Amino acid sequence: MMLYTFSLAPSPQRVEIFMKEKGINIPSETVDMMKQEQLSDNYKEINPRGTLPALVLDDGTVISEVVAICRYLEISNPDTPLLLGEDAKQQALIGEWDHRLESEFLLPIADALRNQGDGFKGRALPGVLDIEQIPQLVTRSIKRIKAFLEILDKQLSDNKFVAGDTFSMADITAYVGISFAVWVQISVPEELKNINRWFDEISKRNSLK
Ligand SMILES: N[C@@H](CCC(=O)N[C@@H](CS)C(=O)NCC(=O)O)C(=O)O
Repeated sequence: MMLYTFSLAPSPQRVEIFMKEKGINIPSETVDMMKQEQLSDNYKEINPRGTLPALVLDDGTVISEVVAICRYLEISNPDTPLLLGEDAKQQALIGEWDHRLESEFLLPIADALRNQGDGFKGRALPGVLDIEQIPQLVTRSIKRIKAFLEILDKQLSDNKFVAGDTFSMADITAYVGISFAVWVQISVPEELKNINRWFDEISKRNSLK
């Protein structure tokens, strides 16, 4: 197996933290996004989408979505801590929160970042597509990010972790998202006490140091 990754980018970070929490080691290769290596012919031969992370299995199968990679690792390592849930209800709640975090938090952050400035001109979406920026998306995205932080704070007022009593993939995605939001100058307001309590607590985990 080979994991293609780049530790500074949020999507690869989700997989790397997931693996640390489970104590899984897989050979990995860094694809330097600062040098746009994800768009090189060499890497596109492996993952034609030009995105990271990608996991190549021993039979050559390529898995190129964070959630799918984590599911593969969870099912093939059943003796490590289960981060996608144990019973049906837990799996559903973790799946719900992880999906909401990805679509309502990570994606608006990416939109706010990529639809302004020269750095992402013509590359408003990750990967190989040439997509022009839509500057109006920035204001909408910033609103969505701030609104989601309120939702997350409310969820954490009744729950120790994002999806309930146990640490899960949803906590990993939320943690990565909060660190990613700083790239668009958004940090968690002091008054969102539940997020701040949870963030301080989980920051002590070895996987997040
Ligand atoms: N839906 C994909 C998204 C992966 C993604 O967007 N990765 C970013 C890094 S965080 C990327 O590959 N960007 C490539 C680029 O900017 O060209 C997943 O969840 O795995």
